[in-house]
Amino acid sequence: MDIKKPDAPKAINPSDVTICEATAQMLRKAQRDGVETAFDRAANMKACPIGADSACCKHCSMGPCRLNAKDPYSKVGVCGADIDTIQARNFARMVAAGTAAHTDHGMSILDLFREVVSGHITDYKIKDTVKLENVAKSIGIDVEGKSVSEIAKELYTELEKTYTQIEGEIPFIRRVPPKTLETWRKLGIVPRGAMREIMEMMHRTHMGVDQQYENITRQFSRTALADGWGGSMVATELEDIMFGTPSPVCVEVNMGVLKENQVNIIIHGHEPSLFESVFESVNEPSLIKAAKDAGAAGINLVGMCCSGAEMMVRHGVPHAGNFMSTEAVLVTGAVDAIGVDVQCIKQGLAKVAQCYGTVMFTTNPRCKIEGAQHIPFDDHNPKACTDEIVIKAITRFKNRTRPIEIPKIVNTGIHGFSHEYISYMLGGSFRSSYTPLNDNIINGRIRGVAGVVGCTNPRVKQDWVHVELVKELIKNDVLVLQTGCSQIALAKAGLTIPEASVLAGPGLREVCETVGMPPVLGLGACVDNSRILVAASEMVREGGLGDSIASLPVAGAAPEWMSEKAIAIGQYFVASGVYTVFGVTFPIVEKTRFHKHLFEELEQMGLGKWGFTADPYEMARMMIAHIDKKRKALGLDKSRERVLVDMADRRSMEAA
Ligand code: NFS
Ligand code: SF4
Repeated sequence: MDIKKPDAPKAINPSDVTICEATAQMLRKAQRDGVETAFDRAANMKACPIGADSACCKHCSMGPCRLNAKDPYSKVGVCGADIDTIQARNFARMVAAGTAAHTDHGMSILDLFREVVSGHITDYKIKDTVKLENVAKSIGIDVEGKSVSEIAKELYTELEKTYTQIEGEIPFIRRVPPKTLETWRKLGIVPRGAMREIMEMMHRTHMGVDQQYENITRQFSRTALADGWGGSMVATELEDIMFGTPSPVCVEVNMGVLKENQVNIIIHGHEPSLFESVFESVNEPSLIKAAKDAGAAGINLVGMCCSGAEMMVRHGVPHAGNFMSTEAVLVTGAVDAIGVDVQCIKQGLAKVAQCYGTVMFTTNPRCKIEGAQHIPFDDHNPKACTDEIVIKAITRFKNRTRPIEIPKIVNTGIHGFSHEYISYMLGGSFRSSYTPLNDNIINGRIRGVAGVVGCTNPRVKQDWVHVELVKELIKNDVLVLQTGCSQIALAKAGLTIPEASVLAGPGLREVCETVGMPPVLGLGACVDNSRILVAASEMVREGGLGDSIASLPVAGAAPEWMSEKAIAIGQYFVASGVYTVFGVTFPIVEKTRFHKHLFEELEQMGLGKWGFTADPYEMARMMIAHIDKKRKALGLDKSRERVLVDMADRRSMEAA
């Protein structure tokens, strides 16, 4: 009998899968050590082609049903569901899951805020009272003559509606430009409360309910808006109020931030409440002493992924890397403890941690992982958990046995551009406003603004698509705003420092040099994409660039996305009026009606639209073409030609 031997696992070449040299160095070490990472698993796990096209449904046990992506209308599911229904339902559930993740994060922060306001929690406090007042005012709360505590209580009551409201419009809708809001009202997509929208979305995608892709699209747009203008925005604003609104700081990024002679602790996840408390714990004199008694020079706290990005911009905590580097960083052997909370935590981390003797802790009741120790984190007594993490890290430091190899790469970057700071930076403290940004767009020095955000993904070369896309955009005078793992890719590539403006086109370069800012502005974590929405609203309010977000010369991209959260973010940008281009792969079959709906028809309805290409240069071209189309509609195509002529004139004068 012919017995087929299983194929030997495919080996990866580290320099083919990432442009992050530190990650590549650690992947080589992992190969020597016989340790497997997501890069290896991706090479050996062929993506299911039917799933990748979203041409299957398993919403009931008459199926699962698989349709033919090559000939999408040749077949329907057992219940009769066609390709458009099946794809729309799958897409809708991705939006619902992503929205649930951001809104549940926001809800934890809201819970914390309530307990702080009512005095039940004293370990955290209201730090930024100016922001508290501004946020309250932005949703119509009268702050005149009221104490901080009174305003905070009223703000809590209002913001709770973001989640629980059954009828009406969520509070931050008051920040939406009137014309954009008018479109949403006409389409019936203004979110009521996030819980209601997510619930209705899950109901409508159940077997045998909503089977018209346009109607499903309306509900997932509404659900996504409950994320961007709801859950995510609540998270960002309350985190700023309690932990401080970011302003630019110089930070160190990359694996070289680990220190061989110190106790290294990594916090990875999304809710800064855990990280803020670890920050307190590592500064505790008794714990510093314990570390020194154990022979360490000190305690070195380092972030990864999104809560890392938040701590970086609020406290200058160094950042070791983005999503695809979380396993690789443990391969250094230098990490004494890694504490995680929720989202983007690979289960594979537990095994890598075990291989190198790193202690891994889960802390949130929502996220336990086999092989990791669970120390429950409670906002009411946060130090009980975080002191324990530090103590366990010190013990591991004392008992280090394995050789350590830390890539000697450290990059610096300036990050922490909140939408408040952008207005201050461009307008100055006395006339803080978006006027200079709008003026520079109108006069053509800045061609437009792009948001480049999102994950890294082992299906593409880590960081490469982000970096090439952003370089291409700034070269063409497009100012780039960034969040999440994407900004870490650019920081490692050295593009988040003012000196990087030499890579920008002449107009953008002039603005950057005048203001002293980098051409690439890091705004924070993925929930902080809400800052981009607020900035866009401010640009509309400022005037001169049309009357809705859809009329602005802006575009968005998630070039290496992987999570359902990214789809929710993409959809809320699209529904807000932004052309949004995704890379890697897109979970919809081309040439279907649903595809046409998302990629063309939504724009005709006054919203934004989706775009897709895996190629960074093509992506830049598509985004720039869209920006130019919007400039033309605003009558700004001529001003840019003028400014470029001026620039050439000036240069020839300088040369003379
Ligand atoms: Ni955003 Fe943050 Fe990173 Fe992607 Fe994950 S960490 S919330 S989802 S991988 S950018
Ligand atoms: Fe198949 Fe319809 Fe059931 Fe989906 S809902 S699995 S398409 S029968």
